[in-house]
Amino acid sequence: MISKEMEKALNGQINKETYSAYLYFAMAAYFESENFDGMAAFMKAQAGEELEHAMKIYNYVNEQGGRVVLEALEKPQADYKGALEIFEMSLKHEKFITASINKLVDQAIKENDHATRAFLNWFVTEQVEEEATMDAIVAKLKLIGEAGHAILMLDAQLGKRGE
Ligand code: OFO
Repeated sequence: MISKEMEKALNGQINKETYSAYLYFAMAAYFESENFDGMAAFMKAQAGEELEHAMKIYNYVNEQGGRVVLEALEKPQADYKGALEIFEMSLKHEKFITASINKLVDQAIKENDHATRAFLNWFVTEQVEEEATMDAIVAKLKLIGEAGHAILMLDAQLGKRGE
C-alpha cells in the first residue's frame, strides 16, 4: 500500500511523463513539417518511451492499491526556431523531470516507503541517460552551427533510433 500523499505525487508524475510524450510529439510534428525526418523519428521514439514511463507508474499505483486519476495536459509549444532550440528545451525539460523524480524519492524516504523508493530507482537511472542523450545532441548542434550538410548527417544519425 502507498499513502494518499504518495498516490497524489505519483499521479502527478504520470501527468508529467504523459506531458513529456505530448511535448516530444509536438517537436516531432515540427521536425516533420521542416522535412527533418530523422529528428522527427527520434522524437516519436522518445514520445513512445515517455508513455511507457507513464504506464510504469500507472501500473505501480494500481499494484499498490492506489487509484490512478488523470489530470489535464498542458498545450505544448507548436513552433520552434530550429533543432538547437528544440534539443535545448528537451534538456531543460529532462532536468525538470529529474528534479521531480528526486522529490518523489525524498518523499518515499520521508515516509519510510521502501517499496516506492526501490520502484523509483529505475527512474533515477533512466534520468541520467535522458539528460546525457539530450546534452550530447545539444553539444553536437552547437559544434555544427549553420553547416547544412552536417545537420543533415545528424538528422540521418538520429533517425536510426526510430528504426
Ligand atoms: Fe520520462 O524521462 Fe524523459 O521526460
